Amino acid sequence: TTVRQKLLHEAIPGEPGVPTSKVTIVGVGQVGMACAFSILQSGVADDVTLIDVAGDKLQGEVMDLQHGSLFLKTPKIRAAKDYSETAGSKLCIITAGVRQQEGETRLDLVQRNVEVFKHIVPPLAQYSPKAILLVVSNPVDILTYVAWKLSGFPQERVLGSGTNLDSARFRFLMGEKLGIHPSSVHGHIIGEHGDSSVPVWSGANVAGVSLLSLNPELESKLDAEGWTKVHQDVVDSAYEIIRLKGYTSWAIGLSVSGLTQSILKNLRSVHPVSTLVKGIHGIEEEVFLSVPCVLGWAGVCGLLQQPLKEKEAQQLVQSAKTLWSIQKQLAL
Ligand code: 6V0
Repeated sequence: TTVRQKLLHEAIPGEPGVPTSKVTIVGVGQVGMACAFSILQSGVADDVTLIDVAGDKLQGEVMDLQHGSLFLKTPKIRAAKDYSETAGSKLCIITAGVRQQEGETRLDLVQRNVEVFKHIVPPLAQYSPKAILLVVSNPVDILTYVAWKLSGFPQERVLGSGTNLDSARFRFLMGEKLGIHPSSVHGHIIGEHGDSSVPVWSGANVAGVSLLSLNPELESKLDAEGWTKVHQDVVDSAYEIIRLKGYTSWAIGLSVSGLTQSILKNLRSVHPVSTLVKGIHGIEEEVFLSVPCVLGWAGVCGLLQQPLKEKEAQQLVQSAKTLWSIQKQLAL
């Protein structure tokens, strides 16, 4: 008899059951690890499984996280050697792929990351056919479309982190200007993650007080307070952080953890995430762009009917055309 047997009379010998809130994260680079760490800290998952083609890095990262188990509430943290070990995931988060180099746009990455996705999405879908796929790799809107096509999943179960991060940056920067915590400063950036994102100034408010009603020039270049620069700073921020530290990680990790909590706990909270927008705001193409969505167990449970100005809707239509011109050339 072992010490365990002497110590413990096991009521149900063997495996302690099947996980109910399993999260798989593909890619243990800077972004994948920031996501893993934030999700572990939130305690929302009962199993966090990581997978990557870089075997030593994967083992090292998982061992390091496991050694923090004393301080966490996730009983299973593991490295998957192959995709069969990702089976039964409720949520699969894809962060794998090449990242932007200094000066490179997100769209430049597309073909290289499509090839990576061909190795990742079909086995994820095979082993977790009921999972929700959350794409983080860039260019996120196009790769969410790619994941949707490669998985064969219904549209509500494939989403991209989209402008959730852009909106968090937006709320932080507005909050800095106002001296108010970002959780109390509301506002959405929608559309394409990154360079052509659209700030919906008409919705920016604190406690329901519209900022635009206080300063009608907020969204124009004439504004002396520099509010339009807030959006420009959001657009520039990834490039600036990459210039300074080589990659972005913490904020995307925290924002993905927020999405994970909304999905696994069926919170039905609203996040701007990348979803299939054909037929909305005059968009005709089969593309994924961010609009405010209700997130829960089913994935994207609903899209908010957000009133947009004509100019804002036109920007979305233009982004959709740009994305489609790239998507139609992809060999999937
Ligand atoms: P990284 O640190 O280079 O990590 C990428 C990881 O992917 C590495 O560990 C690779 O080994 C792994 N990988 C590559 N191919 C495969 C494969 N076939 N299967 C499994 N794993 C693989 O990059 P980083 O983590 O910094 O960035 C990852 C992606 O996230 C990039 O595409 C970024 O552009 C993107 N980001 C997206 C953001 C968003 O808001 N959506 C924000 C930041 C970065």
